[in-house]
Amino acid sequence: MSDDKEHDSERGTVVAERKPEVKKPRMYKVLLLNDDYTPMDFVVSVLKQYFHKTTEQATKVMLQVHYDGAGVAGIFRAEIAETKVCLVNDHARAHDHPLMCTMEEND
Ligand code: TYC
Repeated sequence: MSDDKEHDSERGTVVAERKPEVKKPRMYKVLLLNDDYTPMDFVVSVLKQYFHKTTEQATKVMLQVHYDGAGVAGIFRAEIAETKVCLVNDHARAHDHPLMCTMEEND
């Protein structure tokens, strides 16, 4: 049977109400944290390279991080968010910058 409300045709009774079968995946915010040493243009380049922002969008997010302490680079499913966090932190370390990227559930 495939309807939402299953119907038992033999006995003519309504049997059960189905739960929705497709659950929304948990989503995660990928955050950049401020520090005193990472150059602004490096942060802008990270936002362009890993989060596909335009220069204008990347500059806005970078300045939000700079002035507020943290900012959202993007919102993704868990595996994608984890991958971005690792790639960004590895990239920052490879260039000797202390830039920190983290994630938190977007609830
Ligand atoms: N605060 C840094 C500076 O003045 C710039 C910066 C922005 C660093 C965003 C990290 O996630 C960051 N050079």
